[in-house]
Amino acid sequence: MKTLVFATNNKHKLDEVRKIASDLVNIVSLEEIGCHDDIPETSDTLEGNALQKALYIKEHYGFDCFADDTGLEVEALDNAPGVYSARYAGPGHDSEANMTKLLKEMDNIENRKARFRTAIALILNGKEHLFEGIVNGRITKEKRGTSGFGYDPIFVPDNYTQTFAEMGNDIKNTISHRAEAVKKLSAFLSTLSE
Ligand code: ITT
Repeated sequence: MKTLVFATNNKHKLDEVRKIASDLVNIVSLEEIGCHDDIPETSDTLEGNALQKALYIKEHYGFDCFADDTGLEVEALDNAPGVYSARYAGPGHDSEANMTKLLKEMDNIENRKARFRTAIALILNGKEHLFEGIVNGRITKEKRGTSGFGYDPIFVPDNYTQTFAEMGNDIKNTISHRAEAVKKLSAFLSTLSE
C-alpha cells in the first residue's frame, strides 16, 4: 500500500481522510514526521494553497505527500468566504466566530445556496497532481448539530434536511466535498503500479 504524508494541522481532516481512504493509502500525519511548523498559505486560490502546503513538506522534510485546501463558497456573497474561510472573522481561525459572522452577513438574504469545495494537491515522484471535490447545499439560518468541524453546523447538503454537524461523520464522509476529492486521489493512486 502507498504511504503518503497528509500535510494538514487539522485533526478533523486527518480523521476524515483516514476513514475515507484507509484501504488504499497509508496516511502519515505531520506529527508523526515531527513537523509542527506553521505552514504558509498565501495563495488566493484553493489549488494554490494546497500545492503550497504539499510542496513545503516535500522541500523541508523530503516526503511525497498531499494537502487539502477547502473553502465555503456562498453564491449570494460572490463565493465568499472561499479561500479565506479559515480567517473570515479574523486571524484567530475561530469557527464559532466565522459562522456567526456569516449568518449575520446573510441575515436578509433569501438565496442561501452555497458549496464546499476541496482542492487536493499531491506531490508524487517529483510530479504535481490536483483533485477537486464539490458538494452543493445551502446555509441555514442558525447553527445546528455538534459533530464535524468548521462550518458544518450551518451547511445542509442538497437532498438532505440535516446539517453536516447533525448527520454525523459516517454520512458526511460518504457525500462530502472532501470525500469526493479523496476518492479521486485514491482512484489515481490505484492506477499506479507499485
Ligand atoms: P490545514 O490548512 O492545516 O489543512 P485548516 O483548518 O486551516 O487546516 P483550510 O484552510 O482548508 O484548513 O480550512 C478553511 C476553513 O474551512 C476552516 O475554517 C475550516 O474549519 C473550514 N472547513 C474545511 N473543511 C471543512 C469541512 O469539511 N466542513 C466544515 N468546515 C470546513
